[in-house]
Amino acid sequence: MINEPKKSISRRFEALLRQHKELVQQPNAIIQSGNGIVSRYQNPILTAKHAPLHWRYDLNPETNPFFLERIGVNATFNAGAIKWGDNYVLCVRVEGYDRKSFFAIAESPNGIDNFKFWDEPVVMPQTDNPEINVYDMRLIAHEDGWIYGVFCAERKDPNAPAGDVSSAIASAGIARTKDLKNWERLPDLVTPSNQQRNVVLHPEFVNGKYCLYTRPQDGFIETGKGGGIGIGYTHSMEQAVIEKEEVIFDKKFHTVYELKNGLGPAPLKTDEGWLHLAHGVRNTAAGLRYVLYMFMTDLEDITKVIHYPGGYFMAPNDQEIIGDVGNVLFSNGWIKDPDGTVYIYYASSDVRMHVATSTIDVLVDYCKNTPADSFTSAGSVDSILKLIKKNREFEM
Ligand code: M1P
Repeated sequence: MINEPKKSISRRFEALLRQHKELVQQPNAIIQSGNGIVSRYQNPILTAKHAPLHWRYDLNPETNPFFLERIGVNATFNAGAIKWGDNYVLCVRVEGYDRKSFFAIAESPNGIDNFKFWDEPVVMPQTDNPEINVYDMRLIAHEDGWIYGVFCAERKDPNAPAGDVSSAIASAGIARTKDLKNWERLPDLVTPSNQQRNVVLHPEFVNGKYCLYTRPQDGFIETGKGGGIGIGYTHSMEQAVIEKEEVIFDKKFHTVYELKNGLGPAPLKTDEGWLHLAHGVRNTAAGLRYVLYMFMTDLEDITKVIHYPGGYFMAPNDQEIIGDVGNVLFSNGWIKDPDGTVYIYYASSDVRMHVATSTIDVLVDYCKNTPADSFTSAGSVDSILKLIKKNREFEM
């Protein structure tokens, strides 16, 4: 065996280290062509290449004489988010070449660039029915004092017929922490529905109970008679059981959420209601299309949807449309700063993370004043005619 000379290995490592540092420290800037509602940024904030080199390379030339990458990272996406001191922290879904996802924390001083992974990925304890895969954590600072991580825990379907090695069961895994380092795993959520994905904890108690937004579904991919955003209550998160789910925002024919409808991050409280970010899915000849949309619920009665601007809030554009699962925008994390700035963390096409910014005032205005979906072409034309008429009166 001819080993690579040690000198050349160290040169390659130094070059890799330099490139990695440049990538992590790359500044980000707003793209100045927005619609006034939300600003996108030039660069993704996290990619597979942001994964630390010491997660991927064996740095010892004795055991890695060719300096090969030993463990590949395929994607960094679908991150939960939380303000941590003065910093912006994401709990990222990191997916390896082996298709397994795990969680890792990345932190930035300004929320728009310089996201750096902590030294080690999250060690998530298992329940006594260990899952195969975990992903899409929502981070919620609950008023009970804990930070909860609610995520999808995926297991092989024990009732799949022989030879079917694809069927899976999705349930809501629950863990809690005080420091984002040590996690206490709690039993998975129990609900009347066969499968659950996109489960989110409401940050406040509701009538003394914990409240969870759910997304009941009959199958792992096909939602069947489920697929809308539900709400349920539980007395405890240590043994979370929802006995009754009420769907508050259903999927609907010929909308952007015709096929599936799932909540994104936990809602943000505003003076005028709870602000929600969600993803809607529809089918096309080219496959599924995932877009982000918004709605608001009442401060007192959180099951009451009070504003629902029609159509999407953000859809995949330019390079966002391309990835492992193309035509997908997905968000499960956002942060509201005390000055009202909102940092929306979203992933494109299941491979990379981006940030977009707006403010609470703008987003509430958007929700209140964007015409609702009229569900017909004639209704869409009517909305435009009303706007034209209003503008003519304004011009006169
Ligand atoms: O591939 C797109 C998304 O598909 C699933 O989301 P949903 O259950 O809403 O269809 C999840 O696997 C999600 O992680 C993924 O981004």
